[in-house]
Amino acid sequence: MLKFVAPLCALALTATSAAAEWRGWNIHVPDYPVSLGMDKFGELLDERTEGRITARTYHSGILGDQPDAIEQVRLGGIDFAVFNLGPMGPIVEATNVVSLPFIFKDLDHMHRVMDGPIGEEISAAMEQEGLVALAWYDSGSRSFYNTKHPILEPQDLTGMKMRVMNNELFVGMVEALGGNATPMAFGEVYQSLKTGVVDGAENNWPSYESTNHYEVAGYYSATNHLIIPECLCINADLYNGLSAEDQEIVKQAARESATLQRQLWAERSAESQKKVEAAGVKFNEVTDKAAFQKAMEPVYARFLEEHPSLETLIDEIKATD
Ligand code: BDP
Repeated sequence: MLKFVAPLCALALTATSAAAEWRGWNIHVPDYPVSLGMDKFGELLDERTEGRITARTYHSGILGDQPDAIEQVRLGGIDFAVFNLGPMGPIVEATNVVSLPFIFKDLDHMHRVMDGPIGEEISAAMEQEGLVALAWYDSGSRSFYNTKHPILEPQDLTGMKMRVMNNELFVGMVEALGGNATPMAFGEVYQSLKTGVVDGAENNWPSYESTNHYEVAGYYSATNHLIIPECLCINADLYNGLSAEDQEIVKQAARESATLQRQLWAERSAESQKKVEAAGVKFNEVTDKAAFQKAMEPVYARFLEEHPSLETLIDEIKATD
């Protein structure tokens, strides 16, 4: 009798683990570059593990807002996600360096930094907090948009109520420009712009477009003040519990999904800009970027006071060609 029990138990266990599906959190709508990248990650995993690992992403923020989702992935309530490193700052101190305004010269500079040793150092800090960064996704550069008037110089933000992501650094950034900052969940911004709870916000072209914020805040001013990478992250215990072979499959699938996401990102950015301009958005370039950069000096000074150990990392980013 016992002879039969053991194989039956083994079978039952295999059946249960085969049925387990990793759950992924994503804030964006299903046709967004991040979403398509995450779907690709799931497809590749399924294919390469012959269905032993399946990963399904829940798009459109249905599993909650970003700060909560970061906690959930750390705790293992959600298995994986794509997070912007902006709201990661309150949890993983080192990630704040990429949220400093104008820290990167352009998107390519950000890639060179994140795909090299500095990216690895940031990953190591994240792992200490229970998150393994499998690959870096693109999020372009963020600029201010609002319901009132074009932003040409810092003074144009005086007294404006601006929504920012959840990180004190962004509050300081807006205050240094003379505005009032309100940290708020992404999903609440449309209504807040519409009802005047805030006068503006800041984001890249695809987010401005896909959320329809452009319909209610029709001035977009190219300050390009933030270039923040996003990570495809997985719960550290889940990842560390995999065989070396499966870890390699997961890493490789994540990297390939990031290559796709970066391509799609470039295409979608151009399309989104075209779409909102055709819809009547008033876009302006900002010629005097130096004035905005100068206004950030107290933000950097305060940051260094609060995070003295990050000075070297900042210098290394600046010194990366
Ligand atoms: C988008 C990011 C997303 C953020 C959102 C925001 O991709 O992760 O939640 O901005 O502003 O660009 O909250």
